[in-house]
Amino acid sequence: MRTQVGIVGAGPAGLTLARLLELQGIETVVFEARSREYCEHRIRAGVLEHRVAELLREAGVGARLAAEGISHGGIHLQFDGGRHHIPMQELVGRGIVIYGQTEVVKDLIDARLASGLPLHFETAVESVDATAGVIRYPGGELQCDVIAGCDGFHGVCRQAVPAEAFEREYPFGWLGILAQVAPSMDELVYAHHERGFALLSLRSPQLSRYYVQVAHDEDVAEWPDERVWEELRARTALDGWELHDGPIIEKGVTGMRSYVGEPMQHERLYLAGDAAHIVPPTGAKGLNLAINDVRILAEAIAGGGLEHYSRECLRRVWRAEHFSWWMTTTLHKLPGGDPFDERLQLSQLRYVTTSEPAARSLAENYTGIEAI
Ligand code: RFL
Ligand code: PHB
Repeated sequence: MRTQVGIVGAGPAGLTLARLLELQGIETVVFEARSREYCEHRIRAGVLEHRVAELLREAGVGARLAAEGISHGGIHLQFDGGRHHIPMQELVGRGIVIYGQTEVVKDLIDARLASGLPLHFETAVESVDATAGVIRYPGGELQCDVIAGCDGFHGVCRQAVPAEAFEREYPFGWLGILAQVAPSMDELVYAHHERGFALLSLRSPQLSRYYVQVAHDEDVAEWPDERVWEELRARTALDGWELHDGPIIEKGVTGMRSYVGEPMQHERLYLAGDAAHIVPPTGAKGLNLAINDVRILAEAIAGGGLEHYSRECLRRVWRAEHFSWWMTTTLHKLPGGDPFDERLQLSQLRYVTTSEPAARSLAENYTGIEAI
């Protein structure tokens, strides 16, 4: 068996790459360890940068995104008892689109299957040979001109690239819930609070997605629904505003890590998305970076310049790493509770909510920096 591009992993990176290469007439085979059902229901990101939403539309997988995606022109930062709006659309001329990663994945899987192209679910790749261009899976081997390692942080491809690792772990995590209730706010609220960080987000006009900062190894069992709502209320309280609750239909804890492996390529193997880098979710960058990597990879496979792939991706990756680290360390309660750190955080939050150039810098990064 042989193909032009063998793709390991059917997350947003692998599926988007498969779609972009299909449009260029390049042959691909996609392997995915999990079932279709699992991939379509794994709840993760919800924020698409303006340009990423545009790319999905241009790739012909944006019909539902155009109909159901919710455009936001700003976000709120809350601290010190006040809620402050960052009008991103006004500041940098673009906003974000709220559309769940689950929906992006469903649209891409539908498109792939409608084209009748190979996508093998429940087929975990065992190993890849970067030099020979071989993908090994239970019961067979696939010879590829190029292998795209899109199998996330816990996949097998990352280990096949001799890379230098740059890493930071954070001593806290997020408890996330999905609730069947209309969002209580018009745009996302990032809240700095002495009890810890909280984030109010959404998936649709009927579904709210809320997070509270917890310990990195927090046991979900310690968080009955009532406790989650109490903590969310305490951390986002504002005079004249109320957080509405509803049935919680999903609850989970996620850790926080920054990671970059350099370079992102070795011989015939090219890493993209979480397989190459991880950001803490505070900047909403993970999914966006994954899609940006494969945009660059698809262009290089179709048009040449694969030798520069890693270098080109890493410029944006490091910008997003810095921004995500900055959002994370500015908004979370740092264990140990050093009052000096807290004063620095509040000063920084006051700065970005009062100085227009500072707010513009935040908006430029949050909506997806163009000049990089
Ligand atoms: P994925 O989505 O992890 O997909 C990798 C796929 O590879 C499969 N796989 C294998 N397949 C075959 N053989 C093997 N040996 C395999 N090993 C693994 C896996 O089953 C999986 O299907 O990586 P990809 O495509 O790089 O996409 C990255 C994004 O999923 C990730 O960066 C984002 O979800 C991060 N993230 C956010 N990003 C944003 O841009 N905006 C957000 O608002 C945002 N919020 C979040 C997030 C991540 C979160 N969690 C849970 C980590 C919120 C949360 C809570
Ligand atoms: C989400 O809606 O899941 C979400 C939004 C913004 C973030 C992280 C996650 O920064």
